[in-house]
Order: sequence, then C-alpha cells, then structure tokens
Amino acid sequence: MKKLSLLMALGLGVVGCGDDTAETSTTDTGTADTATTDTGSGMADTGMADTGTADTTTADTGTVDTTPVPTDEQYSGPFSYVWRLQIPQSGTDAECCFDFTDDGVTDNGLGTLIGALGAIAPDVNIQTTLDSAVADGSIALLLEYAGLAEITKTGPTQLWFYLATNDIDGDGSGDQDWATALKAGEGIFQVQPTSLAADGSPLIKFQSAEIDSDTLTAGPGDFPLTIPIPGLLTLDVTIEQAEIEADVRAEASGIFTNDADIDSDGDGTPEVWGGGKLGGVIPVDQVIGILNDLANDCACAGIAADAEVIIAGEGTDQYDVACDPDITINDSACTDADGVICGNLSTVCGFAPALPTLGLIDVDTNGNTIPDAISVGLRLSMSGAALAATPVAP
Ligand SMILES: [Ca+2]
Ligand SMILES: [Ca+2]
Ligand SMILES: [Ca+2]
Ligand SMILES: [Ca+2]
Repeated sequence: MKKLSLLMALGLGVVGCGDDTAETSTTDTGTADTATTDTGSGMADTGMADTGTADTTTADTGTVDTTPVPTDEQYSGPFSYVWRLQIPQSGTDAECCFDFTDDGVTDNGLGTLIGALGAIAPDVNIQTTLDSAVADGSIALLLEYAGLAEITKTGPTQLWFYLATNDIDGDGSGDQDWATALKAGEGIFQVQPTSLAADGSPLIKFQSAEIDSDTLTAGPGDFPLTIPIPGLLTLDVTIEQAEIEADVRAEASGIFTNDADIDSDGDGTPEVWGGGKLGGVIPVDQVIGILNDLANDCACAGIAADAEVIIAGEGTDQYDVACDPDITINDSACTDADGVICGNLSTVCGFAPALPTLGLIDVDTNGNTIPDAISVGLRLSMSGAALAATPVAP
C-alpha cells in the first residue's frame, strides 16, 4: 500500500453555524441595536451589536439575541494557535469526540479507519506526518475569537479560522521555534490571504460560539475541509454537523487548551491528548464523488473521462459500494506519475464492496436508518498567539 498521507491541513472552510437570527419586526419592536447593550425598554440584550434587520419601532419587547455578531475589528484578537492536531488511532469512546447517533456513545469512523490502516500498513503513520507538518509550519492554523469580552475573555464569540505563517521575514522558514516559542503562546503570525474572502473577511467561521468559564463550544455547522494529499490532489470535503468543544484557559497572550490525560489504548497508562475536540460527519457520497473524479483521470487504466467507475448509494440494508462490472480496468500500464489511485484502481475496486463492513460508515443523516456518512473527530491543542504589525502576509 502506498503512502496515503491524509494531511488534515485544516484548510477549514466556511460558515453555516449560525442560528444568528436577526431580530425581526415581528418579535422585536425596538430601535435598532447598535451597541453591546440594548438601549430600548425591553429585555436587555446580553450580546454584542445586532447586525440583523434593524428594529423598526420604539420599544424592544423581543427575546434576547442568542447569537450576537461581534463588532470589534478583525485581527484585534484574542487568538489561539493550533500547535497540535491529533487523529484518534482506535476510535474509542474516550479519545474523540461526539455522539452523532444519539446512543450515548461517541462516534468516530475516521478513528476506526486509521486503526484499520495501522493494522494493514504499520509503516504508514498519519499522526507522525501530521506532527511534522505542524512543527515545520506547513500547517499553521490560527483562531480569532471575534467579539469575545476583552476583560473576562468569556461569553459569546465567533470563531474565525485562518491559515497562518510564522515566516514574517519572508525568508522561507518560520521565525520562531515551534517547541519553545509557538507552543508557549509566544508565536507571532501573519494570516495567509488564501484563507480570506475577497472582502478580507475569514472564509472559515463558526458564527455561533461561546466560552462559558473554562469551556469553549462552537457549532454545529458546515465545515469545509481541505485535505492535501501530496502528489495527488487536494481533497475538498465538507464536514457536516461540525462542532468544537474545548477545555480552555485565558492567558495574557490568548486562549490555551488544557491537555487531557486519557488511557485511549486501555493499557493502564494515560496518553496526553489535546483539550480541544473537533468533530462532524462526512457524507459518503462526497468521498465516492472524489474517488470517481480521480478515476476519471485514469486514462492509463482505460477509464473514460466521464465514466462512473464506482457505483454507490444507500441499498436496502446498508450503503453499497462497488465498481461497475461493465468497466474493464487494466491499471498495469499506470505509473507513479499517474497518481496513487490509477495504479491501484483494480485493488480499490476489489476492496470497495467491503467498505460498508468496516464500521466506517456509521451515521444516518437522512433519517432512513441506513448509515450514509462517516463520523470524524480530531483533538486540538492550542496556545495563545499574536499577529504581526502587518497582519496579512503578502
Ligand atoms: Ca453514537
Ligand atoms: Ca522566516
Ligand atoms: Ca494507554
Ligand atoms: Ca441514511
């Protein structure tokens, strides 16, 4: 098996989480909220300014805004730098992260897959690959807590995500030591323009988030994720029902996670896990679509550019996956230059029907009791961070 480095470069994507309901004239009859407190005569707003539809009349009699939209300036912080991303190795309950099937047990199809991969290909260590990518700066993820109360660093906020760089002087390598400076919250970063929309706002955000004492929560919402597989392509998937939960503390330099000691492998000795959890589900249709797109580039194996090589979908009792038996695959002429998938297409097709039996497809998202999505979860470790005087990299 070739090296499949599943680099979870959280090129995280956008949006969605908001039940950021605008006050409307039907429930809210006051003047427009323009500040952090409501100046009308109704119930006090506990949040930040309301950027929804302006109230049209004189007194506010509506309910409080539950998902305030911050008004403070972008890049004013506070920030967190993600200094470690951990992929669960076994999919055990303790490791990670959330229960998507309402049975009281956390679900992590990704962890199950990683565990299976580890058994099949012990030399492939996705966690080591990920650790190196974070330590050398190829994955540098920064979070801004927009609108978070400056003094208490608690209360409602939004989570804005940036891809960042520590190479402020532009010489091609990070300016500070990862292990001693960045992990300790002394890191200084610039935001990569690739993580910004045309108007300069972050592409990636959880609009509904909160720090309640020492617990950060965000989501649920859609979370587009970019997974670069070197030499192959960049996978774009959207994690649905995405949410974050983290045990955090505020320090002068920003928001830190508190590590968790969890004996995930059951050997009696706890391992150190990041205090943050990020999880959600990926519909299998998305994954099959990506694989079919890859297969369409396999002219070397005799595949037509418009062929539907893998036929998949919900059957009567499971999500079925199989390659079209009418398509002849001869991948012997494919070389490394054709990518991992083309050279292994017959292997992929031989393996495909077994996919539903691995326990990987574990969540039913459309209510017909047939699982159709893969649950995923990652552990995050974060430290405080700051932006450079010029916050956006050239
Ligand atoms: Ca469950
Ligand atoms: Ca540098
Ligand atoms: Ca252990
Ligand atoms: Ca289903």
